[in-house]
Amino acid sequence: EYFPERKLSIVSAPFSGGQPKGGVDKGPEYLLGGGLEKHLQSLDWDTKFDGHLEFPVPESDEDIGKMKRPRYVAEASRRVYKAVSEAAVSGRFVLTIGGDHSIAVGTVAGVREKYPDACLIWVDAHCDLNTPAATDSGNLHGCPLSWVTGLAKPEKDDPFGWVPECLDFKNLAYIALRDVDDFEKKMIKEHGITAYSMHHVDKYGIGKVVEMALQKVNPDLSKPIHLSFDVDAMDPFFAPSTGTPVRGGLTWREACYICEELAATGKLVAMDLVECNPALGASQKDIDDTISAGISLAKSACGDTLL
Ligand code: HAR
Ligand code: MN
Ligand code: MN
Ligand code: MN
Repeated sequence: EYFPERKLSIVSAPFSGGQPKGGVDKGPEYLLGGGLEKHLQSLDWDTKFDGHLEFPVPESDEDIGKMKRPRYVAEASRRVYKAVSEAAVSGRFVLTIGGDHSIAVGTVAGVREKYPDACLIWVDAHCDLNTPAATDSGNLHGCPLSWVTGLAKPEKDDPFGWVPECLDFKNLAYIALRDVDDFEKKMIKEHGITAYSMHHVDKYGIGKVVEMALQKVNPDLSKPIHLSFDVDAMDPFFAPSTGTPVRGGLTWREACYICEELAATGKLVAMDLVECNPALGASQKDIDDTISAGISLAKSACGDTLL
Protein backbone atom coordinates (compact mmCIF):
# COMPACT_ATOMS: atom_id res chain seq x y z
CA GLU A 1 0.00 0.00 0.00
CA TYR A 2 1.48 3.33 -1.09
CA PHE A 3 -0.32 5.85 1.11
CA PRO A 4 -0.87 4.47 4.62
CA GLU A 5 -1.20 8.04 5.90
CA ARG A 6 -3.68 8.90 3.16
CA LYS A 7 -1.99 12.10 2.08
CA LEU A 8 -3.03 13.60 -1.21
CA SER A 9 -2.13 16.66 -3.31
CA ILE A 10 -4.58 18.37 -5.60
CA VAL A 11 -2.80 19.93 -8.56
CA SER A 12 -5.10 22.39 -10.29
CA ALA A 13 -4.39 23.01 -13.97
CA PRO A 14 -6.95 25.51 -15.28
CA PHE A 15 -5.76 25.33 -18.88
CA SER A 16 -7.69 25.45 -22.13
CA GLY A 17 -4.96 26.08 -24.74
CA GLY A 18 -4.89 22.51 -26.02
CA GLN A 19 -8.21 22.99 -27.80
CA PRO A 20 -10.32 25.91 -29.08
CA LYS A 21 -13.26 26.05 -26.63
CA GLY A 22 -13.22 28.39 -23.65
CA GLY A 23 -14.47 27.23 -20.28
CA VAL A 24 -12.50 24.04 -19.70
CA ASP A 25 -10.08 26.22 -17.71
CA LYS A 26 -12.96 26.68 -15.23
CA GLY A 27 -13.14 22.93 -14.57
CA PRO A 28 -10.98 23.05 -11.41
CA GLU A 29 -12.95 25.93 -9.90
CA TYR A 30 -16.22 24.04 -10.38
CA LEU A 31 -14.85 20.72 -9.14
CA LEU A 32 -13.50 22.41 -6.01
CA GLY A 33 -16.66 24.49 -5.65
CA GLY A 34 -18.65 21.25 -5.84
CA GLY A 35 -16.93 20.09 -2.67
CA LEU A 36 -14.15 17.90 -4.05
CA GLU A 37 -11.83 18.41 -1.06
CA LYS A 38 -14.54 17.88 1.51
CA HIS A 39 -15.62 14.65 -0.20
CA LEU A 40 -12.05 13.32 -0.18
CA GLN A 41 -11.57 14.37 3.44
CA SER A 42 -14.68 12.40 4.34
CA LEU A 43 -12.83 9.38 2.96
CA ASP A 44 -10.08 10.14 5.49
CA TRP A 45 -7.64 11.79 3.11
CA ASP A 46 -5.42 14.62 4.23
CA THR A 47 -5.80 16.97 1.24
CA LYS A 48 -3.25 19.59 0.24
CA PHE A 49 -4.26 22.27 -2.24
CA ASP A 50 -1.89 25.18 -2.83
CA GLY A 51 -3.96 27.12 -5.33
CA HIS A 52 -4.30 27.06 -9.08
CA LEU A 53 -1.27 26.84 -11.34
CA GLU A 54 -0.76 29.88 -13.55
CA PHE A 55 0.03 29.66 -17.22
CA PRO A 56 1.63 32.65 -18.96
CA VAL A 57 0.29 33.48 -22.42
CA PRO A 58 3.27 33.93 -24.74
CA GLU A 59 3.59 37.26 -26.52
CA SER A 60 3.49 35.59 -29.87
CA ASP A 61 2.68 31.97 -30.55
CA GLU A 62 2.55 31.27 -34.27
CA ASP A 63 1.54 27.79 -35.38
CA ILE A 64 4.46 25.42 -35.76
CA GLY A 65 3.54 23.11 -38.61
CA LYS A 66 0.01 22.07 -37.70
CA MET A 67 0.44 22.69 -33.97
CA LYS A 68 -1.81 25.39 -32.52
CA ARG A 69 -0.55 27.44 -29.56
CA PRO A 70 2.56 25.24 -29.27
CA ARG A 71 4.57 27.49 -26.91
CA TYR A 72 1.61 28.11 -24.60
CA VAL A 73 0.77 24.39 -24.35
CA ALA A 74 4.39 23.31 -23.95
CA GLU A 75 5.07 25.79 -21.13
CA ALA A 76 1.78 25.01 -19.36
CA SER A 77 2.48 21.30 -19.44
CA ARG A 78 6.03 21.91 -18.21
CA ARG A 79 4.58 23.72 -15.18
CA VAL A 80 2.16 20.85 -14.60
CA TYR A 81 5.12 18.48 -14.82
CA LYS A 82 7.00 20.42 -12.13
CA ALA A 83 3.99 20.52 -9.79
CA VAL A 84 3.07 16.87 -10.29
CA SER A 85 6.60 15.54 -9.89
CA GLU A 86 7.07 17.61 -6.73
CA ALA A 87 3.80 16.31 -5.25
CA ALA A 88 4.63 12.71 -6.20
CA VAL A 89 8.16 12.93 -4.80
CA SER A 90 6.74 14.29 -1.53
CA GLY A 91 4.97 10.96 -1.10
CA ARG A 92 1.42 12.06 -1.75
CA PHE A 93 -1.22 10.67 -4.06
CA VAL A 94 -1.48 13.18 -6.92
CA LEU A 95 -4.90 14.24 -8.15
CA THR A 96 -4.55 16.61 -11.10
CA ILE A 97 -7.69 18.44 -12.16
CA GLY A 98 -7.98 20.08 -15.57
CA GLY A 99 -8.13 21.69 -17.83
CA ASP A 100 -7.93 20.04 -21.22
CA HIS A 101 -6.03 16.80 -21.78
CA SER A 102 -2.88 18.45 -23.15
CA ILE A 103 -1.83 18.85 -19.51
CA ALA A 104 -1.21 15.09 -19.45
CA VAL A 105 2.16 15.72 -21.08
CA GLY A 106 3.01 17.10 -17.64
CA THR A 107 1.19 14.55 -15.50
CA VAL A 108 2.62 11.54 -17.33
CA ALA A 109 6.16 12.92 -17.17
CA GLY A 110 5.72 14.15 -13.58
CA VAL A 111 4.37 10.89 -12.19
CA ARG A 112 7.23 8.99 -13.84
CA GLU A 113 9.83 11.13 -12.13
CA LYS A 114 8.92 9.32 -8.90
CA TYR A 115 7.56 6.08 -10.42
CA PRO A 116 9.51 5.37 -13.63
CA ASP A 117 7.82 2.02 -14.21
CA ALA A 118 4.24 3.19 -13.61
CA CYS A 119 1.64 1.89 -16.03
CA LEU A 120 -0.92 4.27 -17.48
CA ILE A 121 -4.63 3.51 -17.77
CA TRP A 122 -6.06 6.06 -20.20
CA VAL A 123 -9.85 6.22 -20.04
CA ASP A 124 -11.12 8.33 -22.94
CA ALA A 125 -13.27 8.30 -26.08
CA HIS A 126 -10.04 9.37 -27.82
CA CYS A 127 -6.47 8.06 -27.96
CA ASP A 128 -4.73 11.45 -27.77
CA LEU A 129 -1.79 9.82 -29.52
CA ASN A 130 -1.52 12.01 -32.63
CA THR A 131 1.90 13.39 -33.46
CA PRO A 132 2.19 17.05 -34.49
CA ALA A 133 2.70 15.75 -38.03
CA ALA A 134 -0.32 13.41 -37.96
CA THR A 135 -2.92 15.60 -36.22
CA ASP A 136 -5.78 16.78 -38.43
CA SER A 137 -7.08 19.39 -35.99
CA GLY A 138 -3.82 20.83 -34.70
CA ASN A 139 -5.39 20.76 -31.23
CA LEU A 140 -2.72 19.55 -28.88
CA HIS A 141 -5.11 17.87 -26.41
CA GLY A 142 -5.25 15.20 -29.13
CA CYS A 143 -1.47 14.71 -28.96
CA PRO A 144 -0.13 14.43 -25.37
CA LEU A 145 0.85 10.77 -25.57
CA SER A 146 2.92 11.26 -28.72
CA TRP A 147 5.75 13.06 -26.90
CA VAL A 148 5.95 10.99 -23.73
CA THR A 149 6.03 7.75 -25.73
CA GLY A 150 8.67 9.07 -28.11
CA LEU A 151 6.38 8.77 -31.16
CA ALA A 152 6.91 12.49 -31.72
CA LYS A 153 10.54 13.57 -31.89
CA PRO A 154 10.88 17.28 -31.16
CA GLU A 155 13.45 18.98 -33.35
CA LYS A 156 15.92 21.56 -32.17
CA ASP A 157 14.17 24.63 -30.63
CA ASP A 158 10.84 22.80 -30.48
CA PRO A 159 8.89 24.00 -27.40
CA PHE A 160 8.23 20.35 -26.51
CA GLY A 161 11.93 19.61 -26.41
CA TRP A 162 11.76 19.46 -22.60
CA VAL A 163 9.51 16.37 -22.58
CA PRO A 164 11.23 13.18 -21.45
CA GLU A 165 10.49 9.99 -23.37
CA CYS A 166 9.20 8.20 -20.29
CA LEU A 167 6.32 5.89 -21.23
CA ASP A 168 6.80 2.52 -22.87
CA PHE A 169 3.88 1.35 -25.02
CA LYS A 170 3.82 -1.88 -23.03
CA ASN A 171 2.79 0.19 -19.99
CA LEU A 172 -0.20 1.85 -21.68
CA ALA A 173 -3.80 0.61 -21.76
CA TYR A 174 -6.82 2.39 -23.22
CA ILE A 175 -10.42 1.93 -22.11
CA ALA A 176 -13.63 3.36 -23.66
CA LEU A 177 -12.24 4.35 -27.09
CA ARG A 178 -14.72 5.18 -29.83
CA ASP A 179 -13.36 8.11 -31.85
CA VAL A 180 -9.95 7.02 -33.07
CA ASP A 181 -8.12 8.59 -36.00
CA ASP A 182 -6.59 6.43 -38.74
CA PHE A 183 -3.05 7.28 -37.69
CA GLU A 184 -3.87 6.28 -34.11
CA LYS A 185 -5.38 2.97 -35.26
CA LYS A 186 -2.19 2.29 -37.16
CA MET A 187 -0.04 3.04 -34.09
CA ILE A 188 -2.16 0.75 -31.89
CA LYS A 189 -1.56 -2.09 -34.36
CA GLU A 190 2.09 -1.36 -35.04
CA HIS A 191 3.08 -1.00 -31.40
CA GLY A 192 0.69 -3.62 -30.03
CA ILE A 193 -0.87 -1.13 -27.63
CA THR A 194 -3.46 -2.57 -25.23
CA ALA A 195 -6.74 -0.95 -26.24
CA TYR A 196 -10.34 -1.65 -25.28
CA SER A 197 -13.02 0.23 -27.18
CA MET A 198 -16.68 0.53 -26.24
CA HIS A 199 -17.19 -2.54 -28.43
CA HIS A 200 -15.11 -4.52 -25.95
CA VAL A 201 -16.99 -3.02 -23.01
CA ASP A 202 -20.25 -4.18 -24.62
CA LYS A 203 -18.87 -7.61 -25.45
CA TYR A 204 -17.09 -8.51 -22.20
CA GLY A 205 -18.55 -6.13 -19.63
CA ILE A 206 -16.55 -3.52 -17.76
CA GLY A 207 -15.43 -5.98 -15.04
CA LYS A 208 -13.68 -8.22 -17.53
CA VAL A 209 -12.24 -5.28 -19.48
CA VAL A 210 -10.52 -3.82 -16.41
CA GLU A 211 -9.25 -7.27 -15.48
CA MET A 212 -7.86 -7.84 -18.99
CA ALA A 213 -6.27 -4.38 -19.12
CA LEU A 214 -4.45 -4.96 -15.83
CA GLN A 215 -3.47 -8.47 -16.91
CA LYS A 216 -1.81 -6.95 -19.99
CA VAL A 217 0.04 -3.98 -18.50
CA ASN A 218 0.46 -4.96 -14.85
CA PRO A 219 -0.03 -8.74 -14.59
CA ASP A 220 1.21 -9.31 -11.04
CA LEU A 221 0.34 -5.79 -9.87
CA SER A 222 4.02 -5.15 -9.27
CA LYS A 223 3.90 -1.68 -10.83
CA PRO A 224 2.34 1.58 -9.69
CA ILE A 225 -0.73 2.72 -11.62
CA HIS A 226 -1.49 6.18 -13.03
CA LEU A 227 -5.09 6.76 -14.17
CA SER A 228 -5.80 9.49 -16.71
CA PHE A 229 -9.55 10.02 -16.92
CA ASP A 230 -11.07 12.19 -19.66
CA VAL A 231 -14.73 12.76 -18.73
CA ASP A 232 -15.69 12.33 -22.40
CA ALA A 233 -15.09 8.62 -21.83
CA MET A 234 -18.52 8.74 -20.24
CA ASP A 235 -21.62 8.91 -22.36
CA PRO A 236 -22.79 12.51 -22.92
CA PHE A 237 -25.97 11.52 -21.09
CA PHE A 238 -23.90 11.45 -17.88
CA ALA A 239 -21.19 14.00 -18.72
CA PRO A 240 -22.58 16.45 -21.29
CA SER A 241 -20.41 19.46 -20.39
CA THR A 242 -17.26 18.55 -22.29
CA GLY A 243 -15.62 19.84 -25.46
CA THR A 244 -15.78 16.77 -27.70
CA PRO A 245 -18.69 14.57 -26.58
CA VAL A 246 -19.07 11.25 -28.40
CA ARG A 247 -22.18 9.12 -28.16
CA GLY A 248 -22.06 5.54 -26.94
CA GLY A 249 -19.82 5.97 -23.92
CA LEU A 250 -19.46 4.56 -20.43
CA THR A 251 -22.33 4.73 -18.00
CA TRP A 252 -21.82 6.51 -14.69
CA ARG A 253 -21.41 3.17 -12.93
CA GLU A 254 -18.99 1.73 -15.49
CA ALA A 255 -16.85 4.84 -15.13
CA CYS A 256 -16.90 4.68 -11.32
CA TYR A 257 -16.22 0.95 -11.46
CA ILE A 258 -12.93 1.48 -13.30
CA CYS A 259 -11.78 3.89 -10.59
CA GLU A 260 -12.99 1.66 -7.74
CA GLU A 261 -11.24 -1.38 -9.18
CA LEU A 262 -7.95 0.46 -9.72
CA ALA A 263 -8.15 1.88 -6.18
CA ALA A 264 -8.72 -1.64 -4.85
CA THR A 265 -5.39 -2.81 -6.28
CA GLY A 266 -3.62 -0.59 -3.72
CA LYS A 267 -1.30 0.45 -6.55
CA LEU A 268 -2.95 3.64 -7.75
CA VAL A 269 -0.56 6.57 -7.26
CA ALA A 270 -2.08 9.33 -9.38
CA MET A 271 -5.22 10.35 -11.20
CA ASP A 272 -5.93 13.03 -13.79
CA LEU A 273 -9.48 14.29 -14.18
CA VAL A 274 -9.81 16.39 -17.33
CA GLU A 275 -12.07 17.99 -19.93
CA CYS A 276 -14.92 19.14 -17.63
CA ASN A 277 -16.15 22.30 -19.34
CA PRO A 278 -18.79 24.13 -17.29
CA ALA A 279 -19.29 26.64 -20.14
CA LEU A 280 -20.79 23.89 -22.30
CA GLY A 281 -24.05 22.05 -21.95
CA ALA A 282 -27.69 22.92 -22.53
CA SER A 283 -28.61 23.72 -18.93
CA GLN A 284 -27.41 24.13 -15.38
CA LYS A 285 -28.36 20.49 -14.88
CA ASP A 286 -25.86 19.43 -17.57
CA ILE A 287 -23.10 21.30 -15.74
CA ASP A 288 -24.09 19.93 -12.32
CA ASP A 289 -24.28 16.38 -13.69
CA THR A 290 -20.83 16.61 -15.27
CA ILE A 291 -19.19 18.11 -12.19
CA SER A 292 -20.79 15.64 -9.81
CA ALA A 293 -19.80 12.78 -12.11
CA GLY A 294 -16.22 14.05 -11.99
CA ILE A 295 -16.28 14.27 -8.20
CA SER A 296 -17.67 10.74 -8.00
CA LEU A 297 -14.82 9.44 -10.14
CA ALA A 298 -12.27 11.06 -7.86
CA LYS A 299 -13.99 9.59 -4.78
CA SER A 300 -14.03 6.16 -6.39
CA ALA A 301 -10.33 6.43 -7.18
CA CYS A 302 -9.70 7.44 -3.58
CA GLY A 303 -11.23 4.31 -2.18
CA ASP A 304 -14.95 4.99 -1.84
CA THR A 305 -16.17 1.41 -1.69
CA LEU A 306 -19.91 2.12 -1.36
CA LEU A 307 -20.21 -0.40 1.46
N1 HAR B 1 -8.38 12.89 -32.38
C1 HAR B 1 -8.91 14.20 -32.52
C2 HAR B 1 -7.79 15.22 -32.66
O1 HAR B 1 -6.64 14.90 -32.67
C3 HAR B 1 -9.79 14.57 -31.36
C4 HAR B 1 -9.18 14.28 -30.01
C5 HAR B 1 -9.28 15.35 -29.03
N2 HAR B 1 -10.42 15.27 -28.12
C6 HAR B 1 -10.30 15.07 -26.81
N3 HAR B 1 -9.24 14.35 -26.37
N4 HAR B 1 -11.11 15.42 -26.00
O2 HAR B 1 -9.47 13.24 -25.63
O3 HAR B 1 -8.05 16.39 -32.77
MN1 MN C 1 -8.47 13.05 -23.83
MN1 MN D 1 -11.45 12.65 -25.13
MN1 MN E 1 -12.17 11.76 -35.21
